[in-house]
Amino acid sequence: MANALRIGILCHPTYGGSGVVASELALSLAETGHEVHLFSHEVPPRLARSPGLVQMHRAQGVPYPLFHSTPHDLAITSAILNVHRAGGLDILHAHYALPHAVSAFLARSAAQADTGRPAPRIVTTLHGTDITLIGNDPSYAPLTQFVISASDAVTTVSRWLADETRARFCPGMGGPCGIDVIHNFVDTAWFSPDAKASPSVCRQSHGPTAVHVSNFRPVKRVPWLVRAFAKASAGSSARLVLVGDGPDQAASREVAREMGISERVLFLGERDALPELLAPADVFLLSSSSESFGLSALEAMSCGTPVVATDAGGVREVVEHGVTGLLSDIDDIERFAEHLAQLLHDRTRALAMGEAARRSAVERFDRAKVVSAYEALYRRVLAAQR
Ligand code: GMT
Repeated sequence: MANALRIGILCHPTYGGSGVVASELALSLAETGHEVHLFSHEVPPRLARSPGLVQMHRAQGVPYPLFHSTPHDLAITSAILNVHRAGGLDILHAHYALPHAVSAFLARSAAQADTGRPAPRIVTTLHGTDITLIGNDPSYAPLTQFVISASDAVTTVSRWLADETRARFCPGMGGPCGIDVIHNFVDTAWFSPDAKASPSVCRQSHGPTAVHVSNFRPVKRVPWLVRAFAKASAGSSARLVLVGDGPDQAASREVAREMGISERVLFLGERDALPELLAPADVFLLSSSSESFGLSALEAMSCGTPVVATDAGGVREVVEHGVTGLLSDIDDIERFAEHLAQLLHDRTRALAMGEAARRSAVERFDRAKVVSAYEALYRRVLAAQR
């Protein structure tokens, strides 16, 4: 490929969220012909399906008695410098501000001190809690603000997150605070309604099935979701399939027991959000108190599954109320349950919304279009004067 770039991508190796976006982007850029290196402390699950196009650098660092914990972010910086010194890197694309934009900044500073090669430029993509929760905590906020200002370009995954970033971090920055909004994307060929035909636990149901995928962190409010499901499905044989694991799993099981619906709630544990689980479901559920985008909802939509969600943050940029799903106020559990009951029991409406959801995923969030936007951003940053 003429003008191929050498791109380093830094990410958390998560089953969902930023780890998925970074891995899918790395795979797509490599398929286009760019040289792509991915840096993380573990292999992200989505990269596992790569036929080797992306060069993986697993950097964990060495434990040492003096360290309270092993600083894998420093090991990532060293791994980047090794690759840069060997063949050069044009772009470092940090996903999630902390610690990756910091590792990228250190690597760029060290590369500037080296002679012989131009230092890579830094693109930082903000995903959500790196701005709204952890990155905004007083113990990290000054550093989050610094890496935003020190990046050559900053992107957010929704307009809502761009506004939050401007409000929280741009005042007092003492310089420009340019942010490009590049929405997340989905591989619509893989996340397809065709997956309905594959064997799956969501197909073996005698009643309608609702599915939820998350890391069970408090912000996802899975116990609240189980309570809403109990209200919506009282007296029916509907099932709730919960995919993922995290701090609130035990509390969610407890609510299911308390509400007397344990036999209709299935905890599948941690795994990739497979189209085989999303496509046969009647409805996808998202009950977060804050959500910058809601990638798992988009993956469900691409499979032709409508979404019932709380109207949190950037979710409305993904799910159109009354067309591709139903949204309710964050604390309105009655309304959420009502929406869920409507889609669980009105098959015709759920199917029509599922078809609209699929169309929206294909038209608005197609992989090729979004990957080109990132590519154009890299070239813009490289063309700009330092
Ligand atoms: O914070 C999380 O729950 C995980 C986080 C991540 O970065 O791994 O997810 C965020 O990024 C996703 C991908 O861009 C978005 O789809 C999620 O909405 C966002 N999560 C939150 O804002 C809570």
